[in-house]
Amino acid sequence: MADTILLINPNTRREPPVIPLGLEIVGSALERAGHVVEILDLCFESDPMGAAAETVRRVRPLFAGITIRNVDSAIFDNNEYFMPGITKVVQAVKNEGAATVLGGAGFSAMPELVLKETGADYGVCGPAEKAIVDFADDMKSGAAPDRIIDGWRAGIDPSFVPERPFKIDYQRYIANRGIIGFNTQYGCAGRCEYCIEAGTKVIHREPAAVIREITGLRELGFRDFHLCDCEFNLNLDFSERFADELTAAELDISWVAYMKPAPVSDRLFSLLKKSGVIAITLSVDSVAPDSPDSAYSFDDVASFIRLCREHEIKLAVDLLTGLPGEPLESTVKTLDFFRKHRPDTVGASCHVRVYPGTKTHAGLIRREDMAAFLTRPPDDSRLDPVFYNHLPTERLKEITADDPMFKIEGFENSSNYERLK
Ligand code: B12
Ligand code: SF4
Repeated sequence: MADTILLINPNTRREPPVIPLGLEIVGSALERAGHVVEILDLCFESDPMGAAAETVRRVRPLFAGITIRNVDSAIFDNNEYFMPGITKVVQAVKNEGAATVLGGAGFSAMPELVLKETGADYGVCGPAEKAIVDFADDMKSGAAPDRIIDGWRAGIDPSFVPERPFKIDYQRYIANRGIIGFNTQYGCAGRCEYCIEAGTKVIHREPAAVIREITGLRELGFRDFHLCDCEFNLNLDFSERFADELTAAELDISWVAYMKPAPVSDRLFSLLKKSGVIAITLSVDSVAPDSPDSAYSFDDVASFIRLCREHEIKLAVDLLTGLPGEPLESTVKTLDFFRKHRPDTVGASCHVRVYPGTKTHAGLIRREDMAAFLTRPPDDSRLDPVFYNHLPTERLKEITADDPMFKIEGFENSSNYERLK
């Protein structure tokens, strides 16, 4: 089995558990290119390190690919930092003599830091269905691959339809509150200063390929899906085209999506409803609507809420407030706006996760006047989470206590797709 490639999912967070879609795509692309692939899913494993070491001893892989989806849970209250557990898995694999390559959203956000922290050998940033095949060819031929490979540059095959399920036990995820994901695109051209996805290249898949993938899953009896694009409506033409083709396919599915306030259209919402969308999570921050160069205004958010209501689609707002330098009046104004316009639920956070590489991080580093609002000094050489906060959670609780529509994030371990059921 010398040429088997081992792919490992070290994500043991189960609230809810998430099917490792990225790993399935990478594995499916490798098999399509003629490699033999084995997946080790550690999600429900009680001894992740032991299972990883034992599997490497048995398989003796050409290399082990490890997906890093989450660095931490990204929410301040009850934050979970996943890197120590993931590092132990990487080290267990390396101790058995296998070369390691990382990938995934968490890795791609801070590749140098994650390689340093875990001690892994290589990593692929961004989409990897093409880059991983080149990497495997290099490893097989004995050529030395780059330490960090740019998957955005390698790109994707827009017509590629990954095999799904790809060696993952979906029933176990579904039985434990999980849901099956699918994606139509990669990247986000948005400019939200705190977000690790801001300014990444947008690459669309062909709608027909995505629909073939969903059709295959539907034929196996799966009906409920979660969109795995960071925001569905990055480009209105593409979103309408996808929703139109999905509607025409008449798959009788239901799905939930992440969206941003603009661009939208009545046609898009009508198609979303017809294609089976039952709920949307809308990302909003309380500074953007009043900023002159922002991508959206309060009117855009109000229209979005109205369109959801008219098309009978449930709406959860993820609200980030208390951004650096934001006055309390801005938070109060935003909360009053939602009190008036009434989406189904508003999950509010007043702690800003400060990621190295973002504009927020660059703006806070070495600002002594901000030190009191940071959980530790921001530092380009540390991966453990740092949060900015000037609005105490207790104060946010007080000013939202009058209205059960508001929830303060971090105290309930459930996702919006579960809350809106
Ligand atoms: C959809 C989504 C969800 C859905 C998932 C639904 C589902 N069943 O799939 C839900 C709502 C459940 C969810 C929950 C959470 N999420 Co979420 N989620 C996403 C989102 C938008 C898409 C993830 C996805 O599947 N993408 C599509 C796949 C195809 O892309 P991919 O995984 O990146 O894989 C590609 C590459 O990365 C690469 N790759 C992946 N693995 C590997 C491995 C190797 C070896 C290689 C070489 C390459 C490679 O190749 C793949 C194919 O091209 C991402 C943001 C994003 N755009 O990625 C956030 C994101 C991953 N989530 C995030 C977070 C924080 C969470 C939660 C922790 C939130 C919380 N506090 O509960 C939980 C964690 C749940 C868990 N058990 O892990 C953060 C992680 C940030 C961080 N701090 O690390 C992200 C990045 C959002 C953000 N911008 O902050 N999430
Ligand atoms: S918050 Fe949403 S819209 Fe803004 S950059 Fe991130 S993914 Fe894009």
